[in-house]
Amino acid sequence: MESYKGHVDTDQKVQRAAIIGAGALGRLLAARLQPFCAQLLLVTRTKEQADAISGGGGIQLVDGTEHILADARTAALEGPGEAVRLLQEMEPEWIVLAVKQQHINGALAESVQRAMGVSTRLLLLQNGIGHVERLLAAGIDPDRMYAAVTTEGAKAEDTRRVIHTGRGLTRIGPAVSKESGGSELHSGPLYRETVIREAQGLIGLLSSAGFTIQWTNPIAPYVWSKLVMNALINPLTAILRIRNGELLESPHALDLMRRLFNEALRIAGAEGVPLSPGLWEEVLQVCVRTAANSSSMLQDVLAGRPTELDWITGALLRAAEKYGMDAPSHRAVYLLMKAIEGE
Ligand code: KPL
Repeated sequence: MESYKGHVDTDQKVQRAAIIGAGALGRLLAARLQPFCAQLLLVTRTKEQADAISGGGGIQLVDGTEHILADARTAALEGPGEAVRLLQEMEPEWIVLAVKQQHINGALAESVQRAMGVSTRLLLLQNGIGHVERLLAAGIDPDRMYAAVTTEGAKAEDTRRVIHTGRGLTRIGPAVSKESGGSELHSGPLYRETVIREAQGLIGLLSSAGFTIQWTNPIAPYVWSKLVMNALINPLTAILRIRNGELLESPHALDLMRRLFNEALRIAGAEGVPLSPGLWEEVLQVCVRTAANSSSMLQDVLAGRPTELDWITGALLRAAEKYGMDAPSHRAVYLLMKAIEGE
């Protein structure tokens, strides 16, 4: 595992960055990065939110005892292609894609592809798996995509306000790892040095803005660990309508979580991503640490929004199918969630 924790040459910081997605994480990043970039564009889904932020006095960030009001230049994805045009003019060095998985449809992937200049790179902040394939299908160069797995906590309140609920660690690495099966060109030291050098400007920017970044290559074990955590906690809390900590109070819920865990471990193994059995303890720790929180999936269900189910449980089931494996507990959870979403 490669690690990279700092001593970044500050001259190498990214100057032009764009963030697509103005949910909790997108707003947190925009408010924190804005003072360190010559140009920053925050792309929202709706024109209403773009106007609320740029016309209404900026992003309100509550971070511990700090209350920050950050101006942000905005553009909306809805409407006649204004956001893509602005991005094309700006030629950002980095675009951070901070929308939820379920919003990465063909149209969005194509807009991102058109918005990328010759040297633009893309950082993907999504949970789950499957979005990289969508972006590849839109013609985005795999070598220009980087994935992040973050434990930063943020909570959105109305269209402008965001609370930084917990500091965490953000791991960044190539989204499409060439470590296995690639040619020497794509797996040797020269390749590794190139990808780190290309990401250094972004790591410099995020570090200056106060985030803890760790270069991680390959990143797949972390993407899969997060996927497994989400596949154990999120649908069960959404089906049972309970907070994360309450999962630990029911031996029956714990029994089902353990079955989901064992199935997920076998699927990850078949995919060539061996996960540590110690991950079970980590999942329980996350339930303890976030005991009072409602999972993102429970929040989506309660608000009547589409959930990330198809990118979490659905993605595991698709992987299982690829290897002719059965995952009966995940299938049952999937069907129950679909029945709830269809309500
Ligand atoms: O990531 C989560 C989520 O809610 O999406 C955890 C912390 C795993 C569960 O709350």
